[in-house]
Amino acid sequence: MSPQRSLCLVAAVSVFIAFLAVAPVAIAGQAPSGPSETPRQAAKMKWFREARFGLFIHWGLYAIPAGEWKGALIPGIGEWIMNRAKIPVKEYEQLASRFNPVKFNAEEWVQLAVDAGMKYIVITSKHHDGFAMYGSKVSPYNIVDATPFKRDPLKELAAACARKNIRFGFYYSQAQDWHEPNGAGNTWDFLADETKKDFDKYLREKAEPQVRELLTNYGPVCLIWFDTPRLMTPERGQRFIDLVSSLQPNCLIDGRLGAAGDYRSMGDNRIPPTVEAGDWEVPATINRTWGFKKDDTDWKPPSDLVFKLVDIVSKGGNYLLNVGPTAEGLIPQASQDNLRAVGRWLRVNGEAIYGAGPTPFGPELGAYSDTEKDKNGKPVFKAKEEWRCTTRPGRLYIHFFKWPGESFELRGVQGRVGKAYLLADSSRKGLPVKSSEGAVSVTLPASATGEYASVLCIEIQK
Ligand code: JFZ
Repeated sequence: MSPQRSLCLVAAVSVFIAFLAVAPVAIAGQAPSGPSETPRQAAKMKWFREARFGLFIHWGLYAIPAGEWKGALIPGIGEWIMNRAKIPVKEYEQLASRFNPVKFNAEEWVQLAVDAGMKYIVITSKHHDGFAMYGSKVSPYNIVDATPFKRDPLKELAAACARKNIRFGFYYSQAQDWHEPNGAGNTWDFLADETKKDFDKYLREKAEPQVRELLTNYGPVCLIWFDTPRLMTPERGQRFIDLVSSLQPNCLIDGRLGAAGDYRSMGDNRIPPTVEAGDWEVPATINRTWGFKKDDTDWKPPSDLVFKLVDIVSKGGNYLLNVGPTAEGLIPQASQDNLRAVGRWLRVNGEAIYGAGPTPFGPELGAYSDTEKDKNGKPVFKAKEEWRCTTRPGRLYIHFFKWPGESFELRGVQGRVGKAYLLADSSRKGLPVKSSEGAVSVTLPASATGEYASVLCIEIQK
């Protein structure tokens, strides 16, 4: 390290330590797993806590029917078509001979993630349909051996990610495998009483050896995203944990293995109403399906994607946002356009997202209603969407989704308030600030400066 850089580091560390002493509230989010966390676990989670935003890719044979089977539109998410239409294995398998995504270009896909400001990619290596999207020696039912395409797109993506400095991970459906007699989930070709299946035979002969291949042949894998742990027991889950930690000890495990992972996976598209401690991630769709469906054009606009990203980070989590490429190998244009718009916002405002911690406040998120109850009798959460707060040591970032007018007031601020400026203002010109006893008031321009969300940085000093 150059002397200049080490000086910078010393300065940064001392600012951080000084800040710890005066502003415990504002840095509350910086140690997500609390004091009991081992240094080893903290080191393992470091990239994940920095990243905040990742690209999920659901791609498989289901992209060919794209939601339609024998002339009928099949309701539900695209990658479930085999199950929803109860397609026999023998028929579904034939899709493989037609899978030839010649327009697939690993560089372009990874460049999209880069442009969107995403820091990791998680792709379906095998979804519930049982088809491996990589060259597997364990089962011939895979993209290299069973399709005219013959290429291994996951190899190409792993290489492109390494070149472009993006972390690479796999979704792997460890329990449901509708292609295998002993896998979970296929009750239309195989035993309807799943307790009679030899699930351990399937685990030993397919799922475990395939996970071994994925962790052996593709370089460093940042995480494995297991899912829907039907028939999984803690003991079966432990076998996967042992496998992962023996092959790639730095590889994270998501929250859907059926045994404790490294972080929590929230329900699909489920953003928690308030701040959540620990490490977690929201898997989310950019329209309403994961796997490509030709009739789903319900694209979330960039404004909504930016709001969700900020909302999630302000509560302490990561956003894993999905695209569903076509059978030709193309990511739908609307997904690309909306993701790139988020990326443009991040290029201005990224310091308020990457490595940022949650809000030290809370009332801005909304509140539980005193009067309204849901169908389970629980109070309904009434979300507010005017602004959100994310934090870094020594800084509060206020993201405005609705411009507050010429002045903004904030209460409960701990520490001494210093400079305040808008991230969109590259000159970082200080705005007039008044503060006393934790109440801060900032004078703002009459109208918003940025697209989607304008971010105000308030520096907090000793
Ligand atoms: C699962 C899959 O079945 C689906 O196809 C997709 O891959 C998605 C990311 O994950 O679906 C789920 C799993 C868990 C919940 C909801 C949908 N959940 O916990 O709310």
